[in-house]
Amino acid sequence: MIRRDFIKQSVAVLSAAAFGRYGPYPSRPAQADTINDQFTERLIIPPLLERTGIEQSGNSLSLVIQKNHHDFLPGKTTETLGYNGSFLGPTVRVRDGDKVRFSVENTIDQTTTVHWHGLHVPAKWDGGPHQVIRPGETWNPEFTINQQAATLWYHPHAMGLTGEHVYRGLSGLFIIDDEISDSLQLPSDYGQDDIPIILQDRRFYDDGQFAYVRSMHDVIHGVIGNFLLVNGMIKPFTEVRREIVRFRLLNGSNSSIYRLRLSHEQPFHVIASDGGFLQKAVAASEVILSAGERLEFLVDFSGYSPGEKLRLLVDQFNGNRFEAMEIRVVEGKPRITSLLSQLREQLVLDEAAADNTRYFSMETMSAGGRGMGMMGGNRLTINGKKMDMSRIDEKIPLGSTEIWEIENRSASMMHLPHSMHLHDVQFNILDRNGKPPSPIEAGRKDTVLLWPNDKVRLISQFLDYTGIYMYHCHMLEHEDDGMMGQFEVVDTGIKI
Ligand SMILES: [Cu+2]
Repeated sequence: MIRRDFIKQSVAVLSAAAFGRYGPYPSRPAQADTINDQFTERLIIPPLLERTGIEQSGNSLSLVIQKNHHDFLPGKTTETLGYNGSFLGPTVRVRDGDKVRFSVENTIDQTTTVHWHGLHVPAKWDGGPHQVIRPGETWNPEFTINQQAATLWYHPHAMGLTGEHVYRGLSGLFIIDDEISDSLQLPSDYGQDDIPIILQDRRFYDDGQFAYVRSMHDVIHGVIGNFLLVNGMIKPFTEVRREIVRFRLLNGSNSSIYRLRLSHEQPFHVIASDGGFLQKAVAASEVILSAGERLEFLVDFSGYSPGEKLRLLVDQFNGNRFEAMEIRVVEGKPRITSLLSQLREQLVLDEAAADNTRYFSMETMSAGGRGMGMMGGNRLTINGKKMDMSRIDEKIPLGSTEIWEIENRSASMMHLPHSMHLHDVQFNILDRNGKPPSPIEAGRKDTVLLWPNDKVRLISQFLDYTGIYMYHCHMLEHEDDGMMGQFEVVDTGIKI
C-alpha cells in the first residue's frame, strides 16, 4: 500500500514537471498503422560486438557501412543502410578502461562518419563532421573508454547528411559496463532480462521505400513518421519471466519527441539517464524522451501470471499514438526479483565552481528579426548563426568548469521544441526555467529537450581532451539545416 502511494505521488510530480506549461499531448486520433496488430514477430535483439578477445588477437571491432534492403512492410522491400547488416547495427559492449580499436569501412557511395554519441573521447576520434569516411575508405579510431557505465549510441554525423543516413538505418547502441554496474544487483543478461529498445518512426511511399524528403515543412518540424519501429520492427512481441526486467531505451528517431508508457498503468522505475545511473531509482508511469536521449528502467513482472500481456505505448508530440510492442509474461525460473533503490553516488558540480558562463539562444527566426522567411534564409540558428565548419564558435580552456545557459527563443508564430546535444562531455542540469530538474533529469545527460521558451542551465567540466567538438540540436533536420556550432577545447597551459 505504502509503495503504491509513493509511486502515485512521484508520477504526479513527474508528469507535471515533464510537460510543464506546454500541456499534455493533443488527443486527436492516432494515424495508427494497422499492420501486424497481432504482434506476431519476435523482437530482434541487435547482436553484440564485444571487445572480448580483441586485444589478444590484435583485431579491431569491425563495422561495415553497407547498402542493403529490409522488409518492414508485408510484401514490400525497402532499400536501407546498415552497419554489418540490413538495418541498424550491432550493440557495441565495452568496459570502462578498455582500450578499443575499430575498423569502420564505408562501402556506400556517400561520405559519412561514425559519431559515438555520449562518449568522452579525443576530438579526432569523435566522428563529427571533420572525421569523414569517404566511399571505399576505412576509418580506424582507437581510444580508451574513460567513463562510467551507461547506455550510449553511435550514428553518422556528416555535414548535411546526418538525417538521411540515420533515417535509412545507420544507428547502433554502445553499452559501457564498469565495476559499479557489475556490483549492483540489476538485470544484465543482454536480450533476456536486459532488453535494448531502439525507437524510431518512419514514413514509407506506397512502393515500400522510405519517404525521406526535406521539404520546408519537414525541415522546420522534423521528418515525423506514421510507423513506429522497435529495433527496426513494426509491433514485435517479446517474452519476459516473472521477475525484474531492465529496458534500455533510445529515442533514435530523427526528430520525434516520444511519451512512453506501459499499458494497465504499470509503473516502472527509471534507473539511468543518458550518461549513466541515477543516484536512486525514480518511480514513474510515463517518461518523455526527445531525439537522441536514452533512459533505462526496470519493470517488476513478479506479480504477473504466465500468459499475461502488457504493451509499450508510444505517443508522438503530433498526437500519433502507437502500441509499439507487446510484452508477454512466460514461465521460467526468475533471476532477479527485488528492486534496487540506491544506485550510484553522483557528483553534481557546484555552480559556484564554474569558471565561465556561456549563453546559447536556439532560434527559429533570423538574427535580424525578419521571422520565418519562407524563401529560405536564416531560419534555424544558434546565437543567430548557422553551422560553419571553418568557424570556431566557442573556445574553452581545458580543465574548466562551465555553465551553459540555453534558451529556446521560438518565434511567436513557430513554437518548435529543440533538443540540445553536446559532444565530448556529460552534464548536469542546474535548473529548468528557474526550477530544479525533475529527479530523472537530475542525472548525467548529454542531450536536453527544450520546449518553446524554455531556459535550461547546465554545468559541465571540459577535461582530458583538446580539439574541436560539436554542439547542436538533435532534431536531425534542424542539425542538417545548420543548427549546430563548434567548440574547441584548448590547452592554455594554465592549471585551473
Ligand atoms: Cu531543433
